[in-house]
Amino acid sequence: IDDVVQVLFPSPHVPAASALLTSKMWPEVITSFYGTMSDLPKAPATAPRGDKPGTDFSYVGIDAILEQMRRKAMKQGFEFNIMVVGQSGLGKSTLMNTLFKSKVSRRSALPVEEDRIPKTIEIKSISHDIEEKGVRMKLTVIDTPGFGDQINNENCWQPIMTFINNQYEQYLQEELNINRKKRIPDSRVHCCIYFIPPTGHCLRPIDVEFMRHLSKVVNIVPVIAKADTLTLEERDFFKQKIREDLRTNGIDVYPQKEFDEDAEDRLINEKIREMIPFAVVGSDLEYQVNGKRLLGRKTKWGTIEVENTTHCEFACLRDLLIRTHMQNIKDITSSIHYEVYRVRRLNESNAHPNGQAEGEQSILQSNGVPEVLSHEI
Ligand SMILES: Nc1nc2c(ncn2[C@@H]2O[C@H](COP(=O)(O)OP(=O)(O)OP(=O)(O)O)[C@@H](O)[C@H]2O)c(=O)[nH]1
Ligand SMILES: [Mg+2]
Repeated sequence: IDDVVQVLFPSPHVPAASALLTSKMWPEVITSFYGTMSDLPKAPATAPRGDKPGTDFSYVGIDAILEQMRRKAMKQGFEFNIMVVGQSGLGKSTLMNTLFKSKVSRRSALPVEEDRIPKTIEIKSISHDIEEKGVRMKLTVIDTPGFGDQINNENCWQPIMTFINNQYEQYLQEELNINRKKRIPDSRVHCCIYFIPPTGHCLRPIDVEFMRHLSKVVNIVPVIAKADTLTLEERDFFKQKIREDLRTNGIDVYPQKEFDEDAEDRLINEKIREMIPFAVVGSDLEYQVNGKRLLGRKTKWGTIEVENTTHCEFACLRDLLIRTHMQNIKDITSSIHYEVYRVRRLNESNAHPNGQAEGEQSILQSNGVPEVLSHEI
């Protein structure tokens, strides 16, 4: 590292420049430096503000790392996994089709013949490769069957929790593998959209139960389903009531206050927190409105335009997920939710180093990597 410091930051700038780098940044800087040396923009031959040309070393080119990161990200592409959960018939499958058919991906919309969405009967993932301005993204939607339809709905959140934990487990196993893949496929659920029925009253015990348990393992974004069935006053009242219910039940939905990074972040997220839950309307059918073809729901009294923010908040939800907060949602998944899972699993394995553990623990032991586990902790 010392050698690299000397190359990157010729004296006398070494202390100042290296002080800027946290230990977290080192691998990034070093690999980028060696990996793309020929791509680096050359330091100006004449010093930008220097007095003697050729002798001013004040430009080290740190800003070029942004370009290197951009190029790397463009090559790798992005993965984003969204899950939808809620009672049967609330429009989960429809909303996901809306997302794919909306501006996110007009080109890769589902085939037209699939016009009637059947009842979902099993957890199913659908992936779409989307490309915009050279940036590739694999958007995966995990559709789940309506839940809470039984007479006894106790622990009905459990299969969803198991699915989410299974994805963490897969990722953990890949990380622990001796021959690790260069890039681990990420099937972790980055965000779970929870559909609240448009009752106009308050959260039901089953909603509270689900979100209370699941908000500890995944980013939850609650939405009011089929918001076209509520009047504007009902919608405002219901939204306020839900926020109150979430507060009194200690449910922390996305964006969680405690993970705001700075004052600017807090300001932006505070606005979102005031809007939550988004009142959404879904549709995968297009209609002619004022000469334009728009996704909407046609009724006797007019057409609800799904992507029009004066009609509903679908576009706000889409922008939050895709345009403004995708990276943050992924970061929280990886550094908070997955981390909690990882630490718990590794502690469990350490508590049973001789493989006495049953069930889940034995998976780790059967991988034959107990040394790695104890080393990690
Ligand atoms: N009024 C209204 N109806 C909707 C909306 N979204 C979907 N629907 C209708 O509600 C019905 C059920 O929609 P689905 O998308 O199949 O519901 P789901 O939540 O996936 O249902 P399961 O798969 O059984 O869990 C369909 O007839 C949709 O056309 C909406 O925003 N407003
Ligand atoms: Mg469905």
